[in-house]
Amino acid sequence: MTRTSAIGVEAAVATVDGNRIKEFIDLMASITEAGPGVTRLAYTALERQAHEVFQARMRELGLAVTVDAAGNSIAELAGTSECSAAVGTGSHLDSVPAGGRFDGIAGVAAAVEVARAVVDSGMPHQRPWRFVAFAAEEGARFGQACNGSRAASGASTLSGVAGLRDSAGITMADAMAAVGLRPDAIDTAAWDPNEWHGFIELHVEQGNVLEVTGTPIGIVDVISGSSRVMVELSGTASHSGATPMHLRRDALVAAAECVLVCDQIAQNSQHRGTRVTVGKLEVEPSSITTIPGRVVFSVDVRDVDGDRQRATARDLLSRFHAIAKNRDVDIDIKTIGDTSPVTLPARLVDLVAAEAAAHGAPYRIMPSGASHDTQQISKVTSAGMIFVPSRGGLSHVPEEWTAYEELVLGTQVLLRAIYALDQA
Ligand code: HGY
Ligand code: MN
Ligand code: MN
Repeated sequence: MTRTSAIGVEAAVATVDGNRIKEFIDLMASITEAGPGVTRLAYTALERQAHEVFQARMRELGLAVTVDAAGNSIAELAGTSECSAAVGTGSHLDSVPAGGRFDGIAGVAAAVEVARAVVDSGMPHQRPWRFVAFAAEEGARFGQACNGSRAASGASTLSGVAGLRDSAGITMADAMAAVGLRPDAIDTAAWDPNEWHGFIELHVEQGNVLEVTGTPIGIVDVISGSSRVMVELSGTASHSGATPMHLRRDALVAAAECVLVCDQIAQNSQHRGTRVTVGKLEVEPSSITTIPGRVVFSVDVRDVDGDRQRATARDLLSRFHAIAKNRDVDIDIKTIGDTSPVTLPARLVDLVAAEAAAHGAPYRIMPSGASHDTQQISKVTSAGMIFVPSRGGLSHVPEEWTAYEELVLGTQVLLRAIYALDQA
């Protein structure tokens, strides 16, 4: 690699290349289980394979790379001044089952392209620049989200990760150990706030606001929180023909009533803005001629207002208990995750907005309906988020798509914003 002379950030920004971003995203999309879309779940060998690709790219650029006990991969471009507090960017490499190729990966691809632009151009910078691929951001496998960035924020403990299980009963701690990570040393993954000056994540919007308003850049001011529970209803499995209706304890009918209550509550004006989803529901024995005796379903309550989020969750759970009583089934509810909404610092929102404007990119300041690693990192250092549009607002599905020219523009604004943070 021939180094050109040190040139300004403008010239470095001009080298951002959509083909390189596409090549990285396509390569990552090939690291998946068979089936539709991308399936690369938290703390699987496939996720670690994706991290190894990221680590190799960073080493090729001459960056020092470390992997922490929680599986986060962190590459560092050394600083050039006595300003030792780092700036950084990154996102996650794991996916949901049959997910898209951009959720998380777009932010890591942007981080890799920023690293390349800075190294190849010799762009002057003063602070250490860190590029991060977080582990296990999706809550799809273990219920709780953002596990790598939770560890970075110092929120993870061995007992915590040992208490989370996937649908096969494997604990997160065992899954981590099985791919060579150190749940027993997860506390060593915590970042030192004194070593950080700021962090900005690029992510696909996963909604349709940018597309509908024709805005290429979103700047996030609030990230939604989420309260998540698993509900188990236990009735009596019995013959579907010989059991009269008045003698049944049908767990699925009770669950169906609970699902409808979730929709009704989220739709009523008192809970305006709250989103409630039952995404997973398992029926036992799931046989045409047997009354369902046991049903387990998930509930995901999201809101940008923490009080409303938790009031909705409390309201739901009391309604579930009343339904269970009325239908004579037993109920057991386990909390599997509870994260507060996070308001991102206005200083970062303003900094990113100024760089988007300076780059001539129209932008919109907006909340994030999804959770993100930045939510956790904002506990350690000033953090910001840049959104790029999602076609049709779709995400967590194979049809997830963002145009590469939109990713180029987002990456250019990201590079400018990190540089502005570096100089601040
Ligand atoms: O579920 C979420 O909000 C994110 O995709 N982890
Ligand atoms: Mn994501
Ligand atoms: Mn996601």
